[in-house]
Amino acid sequence: MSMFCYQCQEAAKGTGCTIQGVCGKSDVVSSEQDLLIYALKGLSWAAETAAAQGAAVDKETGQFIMYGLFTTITNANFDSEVFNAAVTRALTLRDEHLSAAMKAGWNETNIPGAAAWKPKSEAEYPVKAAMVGVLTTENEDIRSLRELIIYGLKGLAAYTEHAEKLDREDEELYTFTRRALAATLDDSLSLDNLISLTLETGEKGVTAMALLDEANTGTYGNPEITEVNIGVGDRPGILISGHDLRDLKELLEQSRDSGIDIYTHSEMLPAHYYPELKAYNHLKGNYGSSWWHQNKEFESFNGPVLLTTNCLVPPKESYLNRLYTSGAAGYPGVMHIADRTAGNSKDFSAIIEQARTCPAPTELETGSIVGGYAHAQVLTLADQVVDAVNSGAIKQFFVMAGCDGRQKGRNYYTEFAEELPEDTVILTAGCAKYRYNKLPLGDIGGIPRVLDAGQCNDSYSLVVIAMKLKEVFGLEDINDLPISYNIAWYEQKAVIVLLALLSLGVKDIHLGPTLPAFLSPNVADVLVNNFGIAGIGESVQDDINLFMGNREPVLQV
Ligand code: FSO
Ligand code: SF4
Repeated sequence: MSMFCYQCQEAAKGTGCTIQGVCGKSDVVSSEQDLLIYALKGLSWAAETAAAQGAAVDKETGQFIMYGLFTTITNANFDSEVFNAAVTRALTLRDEHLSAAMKAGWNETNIPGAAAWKPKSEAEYPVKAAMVGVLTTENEDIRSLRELIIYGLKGLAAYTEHAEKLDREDEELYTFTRRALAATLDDSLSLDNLISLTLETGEKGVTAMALLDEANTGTYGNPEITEVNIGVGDRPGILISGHDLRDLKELLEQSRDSGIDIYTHSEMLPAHYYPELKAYNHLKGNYGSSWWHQNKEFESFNGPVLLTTNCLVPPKESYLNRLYTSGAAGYPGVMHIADRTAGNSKDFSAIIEQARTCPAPTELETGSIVGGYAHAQVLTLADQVVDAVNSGAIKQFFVMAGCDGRQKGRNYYTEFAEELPEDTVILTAGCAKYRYNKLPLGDIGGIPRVLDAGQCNDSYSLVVIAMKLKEVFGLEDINDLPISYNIAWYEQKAVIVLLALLSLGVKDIHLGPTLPAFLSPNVADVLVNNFGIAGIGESVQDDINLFMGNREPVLQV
């Protein structure tokens, strides 16, 4: 076995990728990511040690840990240079914290390997990497919980990093992340300790999503109901994908009046809902579908494509010379836009120049889709929603947030949406929506049957809406609402969304299309017994009957 990774839903054979990642990650990059996680644990342990001695831990350490975790998320970065540089940086920061701890009087000799490892050069990295992978934790339940925590932290790190880009930081999230990472080195922790830490990770996930929500809405305004064009115009375009709204804002600003249009792809679709972003006339529309269609859609787009975060699929030659990455995303041979320096924007001029020389996008479809149902917008419609529930016009809501993916089994979600009774409404967020957001599902008294709140992090909006409905209906428990959760997951941001929902007390979440490979049978049992987590069933109709049968049909205020 040359690698082992089981962090995403597409893990080979439902157990783990061992030769090469289904995502395209090589065994080399996989072990470089293992080594970076190991180095980040050592750095976290050193920073914790320094803090325990009263030494200050700077914000830069927290920011760097978040960046490092983010680069290891599925489909974010495939570039060895990035990982080797990040390991070196982690070791430097680690040693600075250990020196600070020593100056403050710390003189322990019992140091975990991740904090003690001192390579003489980068040449030693591959040897070490082979010794520090996921499987080095032998007990499968401890391993399962450690990885569940780490994958949750990766998702949390992505959201925290986005918020930081918009100048919103919560140092408590940095402190927690380093404590949790350091705890994964601690062999004295019991299963119960790790289960508590898992739930705490979920709580911090709520904090991170709230922080990002405030960052996005505070910077670009509250999302509002918006019709988004899915056709194309006749000018050349730039396609922007991923989740980084600030990159889009700066690109829009720099490409204003340049004779080109900007199109969104996949998780960038919700950018159209923000007043400050939709105000740009050349934000033309959304092109294509979810991340895994990119090999075809980037080709037919004809112009430059900017990937600001995951999900990046190994590119085809046909568009390699017009593909760009930014932030934590990266791929060897793909042009990377340099990070912004203090007080300055990123420089997107090369992409804009290239776009001018390209043909307009090839049309894939025509028409429009509607979204923008984040919490502030939905709460302005609260009376209408409550009336519809009281009258029985809306019998049930289905939270179908999360991710899309390649597996055939994901047709389940399209069929599920199609077969849901007409008195039900889907609440969605994340790229999972592409399985049903172009279906003619109609509306209920003017309320569309698919309400898109935004990106995967905007699952937070769905929680805010649920909390508000609970209050309006005077319920004690969020689980008494006529809301069912049928969530599709793929990568680690979905893990933090799931842990966040659990920490808020949401029960009976169905998770699919398969349960995570990293859940050992005992850890899966804990989730089933305490939270009612379940997979999806064999038949869509049986699942719908199960969900619909579980609920009281009508609530009254
Ligand atoms: Fe999708 Fe990819 Fe947003 Fe993820 S594009 S899968 S959960 O990165 O982050 O929903
Ligand atoms: Fe396999 Fe997913 Fe890991 Fe990629 S991220 S190597 S597909 S488990």
